[in-house]
Amino acid sequence: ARGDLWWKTAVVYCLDVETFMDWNDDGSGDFEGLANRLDHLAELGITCIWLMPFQPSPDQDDGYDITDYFGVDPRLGSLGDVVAFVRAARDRGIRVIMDLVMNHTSDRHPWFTSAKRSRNSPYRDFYVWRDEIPPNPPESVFPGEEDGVWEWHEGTGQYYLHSFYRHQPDLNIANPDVRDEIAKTVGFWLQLGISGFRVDAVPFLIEPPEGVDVGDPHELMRDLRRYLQRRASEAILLGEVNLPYEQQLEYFGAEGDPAELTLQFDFEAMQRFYLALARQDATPLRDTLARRPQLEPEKQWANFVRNHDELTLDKLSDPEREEVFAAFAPEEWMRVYGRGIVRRLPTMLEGDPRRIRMAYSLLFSLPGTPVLFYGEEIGMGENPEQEKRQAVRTPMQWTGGRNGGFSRAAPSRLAASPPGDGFAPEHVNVEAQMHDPESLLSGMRGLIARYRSSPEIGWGRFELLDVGAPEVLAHRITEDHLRFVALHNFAPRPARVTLELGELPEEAVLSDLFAVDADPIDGRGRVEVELGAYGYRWFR
Ligand code: ISL
Repeated sequence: ARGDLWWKTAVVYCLDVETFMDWNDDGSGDFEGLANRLDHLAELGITCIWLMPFQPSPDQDDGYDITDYFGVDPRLGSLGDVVAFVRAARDRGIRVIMDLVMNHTSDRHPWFTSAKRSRNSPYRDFYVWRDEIPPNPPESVFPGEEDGVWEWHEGTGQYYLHSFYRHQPDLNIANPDVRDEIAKTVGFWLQLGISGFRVDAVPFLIEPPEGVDVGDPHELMRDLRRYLQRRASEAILLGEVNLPYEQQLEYFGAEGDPAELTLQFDFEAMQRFYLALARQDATPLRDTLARRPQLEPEKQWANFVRNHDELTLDKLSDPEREEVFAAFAPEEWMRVYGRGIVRRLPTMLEGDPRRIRMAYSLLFSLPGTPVLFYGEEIGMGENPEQEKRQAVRTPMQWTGGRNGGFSRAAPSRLAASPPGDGFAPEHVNVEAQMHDPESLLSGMRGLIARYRSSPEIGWGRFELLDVGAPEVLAHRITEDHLRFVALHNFAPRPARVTLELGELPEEAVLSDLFAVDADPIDGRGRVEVELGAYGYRWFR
């Protein structure tokens, strides 16, 4: 039934409890604070919250280094607070999903502490140990790990695998005991009302480097999905699979068999979208969408323009990446080890405020499920004084007051953009935008409301239209008798295009979903449309 596939038309909102709202004034956000800000999220119109890791953690990778899969970081609250929050969210029609970080644990997890003690530890095989570094070792994902992904452990005289930081040892998923722990973790949180998981670092999880054999790696994903289907058929697996489309398809499972991930982020379209913006030409994105695999109804792409990580431009060629850098990361601090950028929205806003509206209009009109990162709804910036990876993870800016209304105490770890920065709380905050009909927040609410009343965007069949202007992306989504058409102008100058809608029933009308007026279409289904600079239009 369609109702079970709630995620086909969802609006997902990612946040970190630690940086969202501090209720007990200890400088760290908490579940109580979050629960007290649910009205903001309900008014914005989101339907699903994705919680970044909130379990106990030494926080050496912002919680993506867990020491107890069944616990809650005491600074953020208790298990009781989590359950109360999940229920409060449900009362407002909002589901909650959470990060599932199973590629690795923290090196302070009791399993690893035990595994390190001796080769005979019952937890030794929870991790991946080798006497010698296997051939062709990959590079570590993170900087400062120039020694690669194999770390020598003096005490027991073997190397262990860490795809990320050395304090994040990879779990050995070939070990049935590890798989049991993953199933237990998933079962535990489902029981507490969680509606699914954002599966972290999937390719690392199931495609280990040369010399590490895990049998049929996709079996893990299939087991996980089967387990989910038995216990909570509506629950989802939203995978972080940063690979080319052809390889991503494997992670959805075989055709006709929705056996692995439910949704996957579309990294490819996201990167090409920035290139298109940089070029003021929709072609790079249009070409990508033309080859993006169309999925069966039980599967879905998740679209985004920003997330909690720096924007990695690994799908672009070197010169293409330079074009994006020039447009969105003009200063050195905005660039991350030559591969990506930390600054996105601010440069989008600074460039031309109309451009960002167009970007979000596109996000909500593309087939797939839109995913927002907290703060996007107000155009929050980044803190150039933070370490790069942290720059985008600053506290939510609720008011123009001290600490942006996030806490009455000084934020414990991450501070907002400093005063004087154009994106500091005094300039960019929820309170100021809430009642301003011209604000980004109001615009975002309007977009989300229109998206939510157009379920065909999530369900329909996607086609690109040729309107003869390379700077304009035109697409159509068809479901039964309904046609949804959207136009987006990637250039800072007006564009006049002709839409050829083909033969339509006599009583057909064309509704502009923004101007909310409707015109009869001429007999041949032709419509002339005048788009402003970075203009956009949704028709139905
Ligand atoms: O952001 C990246 C590089 O700059 C990505 O390559 C990212 O590290 C990779 O996609 C995996 O990311 C995920 O797992 C990491 C965590 O730090 C990231 O925040 C998370 O998104 C390790 O758990």
